[in-house]
Amino acid sequence: MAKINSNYQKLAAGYLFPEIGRRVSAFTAANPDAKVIRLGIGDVVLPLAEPIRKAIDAGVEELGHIESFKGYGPEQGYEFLRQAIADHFQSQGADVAADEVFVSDGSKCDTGNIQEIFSTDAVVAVTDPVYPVYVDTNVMAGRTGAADASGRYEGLVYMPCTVENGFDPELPTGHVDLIYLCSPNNPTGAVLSREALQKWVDYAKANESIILFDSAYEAYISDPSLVRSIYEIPGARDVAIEFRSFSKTAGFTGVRCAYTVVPKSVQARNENGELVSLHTLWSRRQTTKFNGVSYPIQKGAAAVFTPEGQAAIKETIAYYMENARLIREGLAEAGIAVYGGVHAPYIWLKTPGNITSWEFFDLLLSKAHVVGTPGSGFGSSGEGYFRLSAFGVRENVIEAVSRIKALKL
Ligand code: PL4
Repeated sequence: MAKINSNYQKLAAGYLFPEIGRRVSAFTAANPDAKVIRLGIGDVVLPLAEPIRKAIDAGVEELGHIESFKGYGPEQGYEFLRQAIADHFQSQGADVAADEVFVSDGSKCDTGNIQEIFSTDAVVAVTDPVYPVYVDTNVMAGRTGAADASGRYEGLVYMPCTVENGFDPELPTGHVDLIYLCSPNNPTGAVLSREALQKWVDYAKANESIILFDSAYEAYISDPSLVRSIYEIPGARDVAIEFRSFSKTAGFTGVRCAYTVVPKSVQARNENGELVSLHTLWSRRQTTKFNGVSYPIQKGAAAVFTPEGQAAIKETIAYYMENARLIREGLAEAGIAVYGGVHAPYIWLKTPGNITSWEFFDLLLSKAHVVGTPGSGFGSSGEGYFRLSAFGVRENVIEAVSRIKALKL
């Protein structure tokens, strides 16, 4: 009989977000009249901006005519989009060339798949709390042992991000090969400073490590002095891969388009100790396993970088960030300790009365009919914390805050 990949049996039974969905469905089935407000999964609610939608429509129109019809596109993305992305990085002070950009159908896939090009005995460091995809995909690949009672996997290096250290992870005391960093952070909403990022780049250079930098929320940074791309940091082009997405930047969670930058200068060693280009490996991986994002969607993504597209997405982001302000300030008035929500669409809060994250989830759902995400779902250091997303319709956000306040926690 065929045998399974037994690493899958080390995983917790369900992935965090479907588990939330299951609990909410059970609640709504039992309470059909409850008006549930969902601030759990970070999923956008506002429609696609007009310049982007028009560009997608125009792309579809081209496919309707024999002269402009297109079949398979380049696996790495069309040149027009790769160039627009590279130009955008350059405008942010980050040195990226068009042929270092790999367009994809999501940062979830890219941050999950990237580990394939590294050795199975690579030592992996993750922050705690963390976007679960980084952890689970390394478990699936066999880079860990079993999970302990707190859910931490043997063999992974966890870097706590807590109130005490200002959500700024400390460098590992020993050697690690792969370092996942996310800034602005999901779930804490914290942003890594320029000094902190320089420290990581210096560590990676000294230790021949690779930084996997997820900047899916970079467009939510409003302070121009903060770092948006790791490539703004001297030396990063030799040690870092960066992931970005149109999901939260331009309302593409359902549309699907993202990109990953693998500089030509970033290298790692093979088993003979020789240096190998990660750009070449990722290109080999993508061309073998991925067939590209559809042409109309890439046209829509390119429209994000036009002046009209930039103006439109800034307006949408400002809307979500006003939601974040309302949640942050409303909960603070209710005496709840809140973090994040200034340069990120997530508010990270301490559960009142020291109840567990899942207890708070159940309390909020049953008493206020508000859905959030339990902090413990992001790692053991998230226990006793809770994440609220600012991706909601304004009236629902106001209503959710008022219902939470009324609980008098
Ligand atoms: C629920 C740090 C959300 N089903 O849309 P993508 O694939 O380009 O981006 C996914 C992604 C990548 N990196 C970070 C993210 O936070 C996300 C999206 N996270 C959340 O609520 O934490 C959506 C989660 C989705 C999932 O499993 O990713």
